[in-house]
Amino acid sequence: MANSKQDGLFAAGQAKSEASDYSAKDIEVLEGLEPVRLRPGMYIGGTDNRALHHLFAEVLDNAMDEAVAGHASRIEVELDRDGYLSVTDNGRGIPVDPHPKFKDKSALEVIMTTLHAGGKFNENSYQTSGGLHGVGVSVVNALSDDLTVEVAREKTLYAQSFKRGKAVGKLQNLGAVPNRRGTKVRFHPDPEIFGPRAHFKPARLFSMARAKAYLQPGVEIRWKCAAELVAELETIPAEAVFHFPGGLADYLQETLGSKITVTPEIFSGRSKKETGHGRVEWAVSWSPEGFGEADSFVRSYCNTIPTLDGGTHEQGLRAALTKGLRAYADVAGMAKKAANITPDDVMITAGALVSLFIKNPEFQGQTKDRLSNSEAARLVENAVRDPFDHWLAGSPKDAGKLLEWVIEKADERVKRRRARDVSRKSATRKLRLPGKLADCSDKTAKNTEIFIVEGESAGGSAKQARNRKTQAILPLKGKILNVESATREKIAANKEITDLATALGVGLGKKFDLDDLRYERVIIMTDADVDGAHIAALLITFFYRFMPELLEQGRLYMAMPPLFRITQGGRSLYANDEAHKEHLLATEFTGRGKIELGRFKGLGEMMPAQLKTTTMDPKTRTLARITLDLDNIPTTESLVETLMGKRADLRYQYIQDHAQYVEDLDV
Ligand code: 2B7
Repeated sequence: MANSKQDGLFAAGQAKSEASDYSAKDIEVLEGLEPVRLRPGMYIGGTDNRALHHLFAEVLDNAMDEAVAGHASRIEVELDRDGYLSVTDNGRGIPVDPHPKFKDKSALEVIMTTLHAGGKFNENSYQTSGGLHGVGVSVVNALSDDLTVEVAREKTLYAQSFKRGKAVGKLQNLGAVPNRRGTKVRFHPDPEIFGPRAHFKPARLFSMARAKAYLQPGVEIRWKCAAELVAELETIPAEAVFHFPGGLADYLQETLGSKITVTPEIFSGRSKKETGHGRVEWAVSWSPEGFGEADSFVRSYCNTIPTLDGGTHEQGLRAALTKGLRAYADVAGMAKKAANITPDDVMITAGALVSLFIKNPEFQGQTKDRLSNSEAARLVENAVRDPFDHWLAGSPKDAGKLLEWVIEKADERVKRRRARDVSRKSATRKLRLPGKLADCSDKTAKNTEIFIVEGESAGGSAKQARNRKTQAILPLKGKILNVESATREKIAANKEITDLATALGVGLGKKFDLDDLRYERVIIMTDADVDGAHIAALLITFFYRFMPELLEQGRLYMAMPPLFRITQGGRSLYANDEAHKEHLLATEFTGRGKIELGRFKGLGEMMPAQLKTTTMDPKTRTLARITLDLDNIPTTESLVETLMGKRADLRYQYIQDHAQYVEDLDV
């Protein structure tokens, strides 16, 4: 035993020294591309079609970076019939000199075969990082079964090929190319990763390439696609050139098409710097027609990457436009009306594009689609504000129209808010429970019940007899309105009925939703006499008319309070009716002692303890469930109408017809 323990210690010590001795090798292992092939989803968000096209975005972004940095002016995209996609730029070409750290490898090979390599090769990099963006061309390499890079640099052409992320052979020198510079990446997505049927969709590549061209007015993107791949696609040509010197203004103009706009001119511009850090470009117009489903169309980009969740650059644009309009209102003598316009009022009908280029962009949010660099807000606001002031001042008529338009949006917002406040207030009023309700302490409906009790005094006894946790008591004053013969207005104005609906947590009419019911069961508890029966009938009519679901689901009950109490010696029993009383007297009270017979005139006469055991305690009580005969709705309907409706003649006839069946008339 001692021996093995010693072995263990020895082994641990050895492992430790190994770790420090071989750290360089370990890092190389960590930086290899095997993890990408093992878990592609972690790098490109899946292996579906979207992820497949992300490979193209990645390569195109690298070429765009070279253009954004001012080193490339032309990018070519070509899809071959065999599914190979190539992207070519006329930039500086990926460096090919030996890498200082991995002596036997070129910089190009390290970039292509190492995760997160690159930053040190490109000091002015606009390469984005984090999320799905900027995962690096090495990820594309890892997920391609075949990839070749060509670099034309210093008048020499170099090439190297890779399979599934691993170099096949060394970097080749292919000789002199006096008129060519730049990088070409040609690759084929690995069917082992994306499936045997995965393929690039020409239409998708086409629109991705085209969208990029708007963001970099100085670049020309040439599109080529094997003719047979686009033969069936009407809108996708085999060859095209995307070049939009007007940049975002062109993009917005195309989006607006023939829409009516508030001002005839688009407000667009770009910061003075043509390239480099902090470059901003924007285009804004306002349309009352909306943009498809939405009222507004706002797109933002950082380093040509779409920022779908906006971020600080978008904030900067909103701030500049809002402050500019407020300042213009001051000058135009409309300060008072414009005092409460907000960025939302300005943007709610806007078509707006903003594109920012910065070093080291940071992206936040679940999908890393929101720019978070704080300096971006300032950069954009500063870039846009002056030109906006000039634009407004330059055309006072249009500026006035725009200002009126935005003020109108602000007024509409204030009105909407007021309307909402009113309805919220009435909602809280509705939720303010009637004062006479003794609510239960459980806050969810589960296992709770409300007793609707006839009369204040019975209510008092019931409150003492209840289980506070699960049983609520709502005392009603006398007879409630007969809903069957009253108008909607009268019903809505009736306090007993509205209190009842409020206590139950449901609205009347259209707003009724059984899911809002605050209790699991509703129990009608009235005296066991004709008045009690009448009140019960009125209540049941109310539930039948306004909350039939309550009956359909069997959640409405009648409590069965006893009519008699029979006492002999110390023993008391309760009888629900005359027959029950006789039965008990005959079977239970046979002894010699004096029998006391009490008749309850009302619930209020009962001691709380009696009420509890006889009527309310779930362990000892009996309830009658009131149900709807779903197979016999017409009969139910006509019966309710006859017995509870306005027409006394129908009721009279019914009594005439049924009097023969009455056995026990309690008068
Ligand atoms: C972050 C890595 C990937 N890179 C360079 C230089 C130029 C360059 C590239 C590229 C896609 C398809 C054709 C920098 C940047 C590597 O370091 S990547 N051009 N084009 C590209 O990928 N196009 C570079 C500094 C000096 N000389 C060259």
